[in-house]
Amino acid sequence: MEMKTPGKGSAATAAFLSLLICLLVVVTVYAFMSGKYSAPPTITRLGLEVDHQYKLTLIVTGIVFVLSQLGLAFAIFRFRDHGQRVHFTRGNNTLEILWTGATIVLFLSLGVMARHAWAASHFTGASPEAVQVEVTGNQFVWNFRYPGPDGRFGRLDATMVSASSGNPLGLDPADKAAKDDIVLPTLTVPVNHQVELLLRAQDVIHSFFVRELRLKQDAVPGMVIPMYFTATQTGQYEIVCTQLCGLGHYRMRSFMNVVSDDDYRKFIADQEQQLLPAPAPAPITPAIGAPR
Ligand SMILES: [Cu+2]
Repeated sequence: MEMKTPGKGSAATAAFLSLLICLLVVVTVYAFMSGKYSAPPTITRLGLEVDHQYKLTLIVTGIVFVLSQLGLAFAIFRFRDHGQRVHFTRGNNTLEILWTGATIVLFLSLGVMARHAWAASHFTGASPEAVQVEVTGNQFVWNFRYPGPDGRFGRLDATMVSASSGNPLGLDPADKAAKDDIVLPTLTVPVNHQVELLLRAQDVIHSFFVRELRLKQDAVPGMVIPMYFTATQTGQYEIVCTQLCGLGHYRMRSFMNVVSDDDYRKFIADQEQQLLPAPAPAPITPAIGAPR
């Protein structure tokens, strides 16, 4: 006759663990369903597509999550140790193939469905009429450069980079195209007009992210990475760096102002006005003690 080991098989521990798992499931589902922690509404058409895809993925993975966690809670309670003989199993190949196959099909389908949203922003270039702004990240600020009245970005020279003397990007004063470039700490773009950002980094990898655009792109030293969008709503939106880029990473933020066409023209005109007359090159002050 099979002997039961006395003292084993208290249902309390298993019941407690099962309940804890059920509670975690409820809290997680509530956190997602309540919408309390979701991103603010998007301001691009592509953003709507991204949101749709995100929601779909969340529902599919959510159902799998709830079922698997409830299954786990059930198994913990149902198959708890109460002194019975253990039963050896080599697993079930049919089941293994079935759920691995189902997972592959599920994730491939989600990937194929998301293809359009991804391709729309990555496989085609920006329109030639897009407003171009160069974005440069460095520890721990963003700088935005507009090409100025000539429509051309001037030459940059890394040896001339000097934030303290007002040349954070290292604009080369010898280049005519650089003289009218406008460098600002915030980004201003026109509404309903395609904007192409050219991302650069001066020191380490940074990442440009605006939640409302649903776009995130790394800025990598030595590369110019383009990304584009069309904002459909005016307002001010936060730009953050989403790449842990150093000790001051948390304060690497700026703002994007989306303004009407008129306001944009005025903004550019104001900036160009400030460029005139062309600022004289800063005199070089000899260091103290240096021979004159
Ligand atoms: Cu950064």
